[in-house]
Amino acid sequence: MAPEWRVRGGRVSLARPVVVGIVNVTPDSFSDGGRFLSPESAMAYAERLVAEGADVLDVGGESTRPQGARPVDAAEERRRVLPVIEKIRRRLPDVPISVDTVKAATAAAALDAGASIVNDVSAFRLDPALAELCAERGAGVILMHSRGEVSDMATFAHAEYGDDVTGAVVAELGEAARRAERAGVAREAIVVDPGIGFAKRGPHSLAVLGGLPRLVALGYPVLVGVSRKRFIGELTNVTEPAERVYGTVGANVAALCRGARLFRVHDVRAARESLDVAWAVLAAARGVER
Ligand code: HH2
Repeated sequence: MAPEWRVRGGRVSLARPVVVGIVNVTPDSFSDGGRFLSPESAMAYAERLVAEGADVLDVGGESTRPQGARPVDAAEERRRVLPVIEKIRRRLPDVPISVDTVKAATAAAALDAGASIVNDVSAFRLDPALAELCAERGAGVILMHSRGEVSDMATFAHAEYGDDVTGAVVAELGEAARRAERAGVAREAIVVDPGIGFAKRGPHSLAVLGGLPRLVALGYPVLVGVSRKRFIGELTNVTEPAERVYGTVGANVAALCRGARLFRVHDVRAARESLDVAWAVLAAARGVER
């Protein structure tokens, strides 16, 4: 049987690359802040992402941008994400929704509103109550590696790793996953994410992507979020984040070859088409090598 990811009320097939489309309902996200502030515009955008091939929609109301992310309180975060989640749930009932939050209060309300996955960029570090909440509700979880607080996790304030960044990330994420399981989260509900650009300089992000097989070896499906990020700008000299589509495609395809199975992206069509073609080539290669 093809591998699956267990989420609240269902399953996400991992038989082909999973594309997670980003719906940021924030005024300040680094590449698309302020574009989808009304629930109506966010909904129209979500429909477009699904038409372009998104398997999951990730709705976020708090930016972690590198330049001065401003933490928002749970009430404001809920005010931003809940109407969007409710609308998506009604209009696209079959599309799993993930909520990008570090707060149990926001996650609980989002799960009530129809989300089935919690995407925590702190891997349950910042609000330990999230682990039990996800366990109780049977939510799928994305545990992302980061260090520090929301305001500085995408800076270099905590980017000290010695000579084996991948080893440190795998150890810290492995511990986070074990903590989640001890709190009652099912092993099949957990996806891990190395946190590209979070407490990582460009060379750290590259090392971790190249070293993905060591993260895959933990035994959880791996998600990467490379979309439009700084390290791509550094490699391509493309300064405008929204124009980093080609670099993003390259990073995603390389990550697929290194074992990633889920891809969090802004540009869904580019990811869907490139990953499906790369996946078909890899499947043919497996046939040839047999
Ligand atoms: N990256 C961002 C936000 N959430 N979640 C996961 N699991 N993995 C990531 O790499 C990841 C994430 C940052 O990107 P974005 O949402 O576009 O920007 P911002 O934090 O400025 O809203």
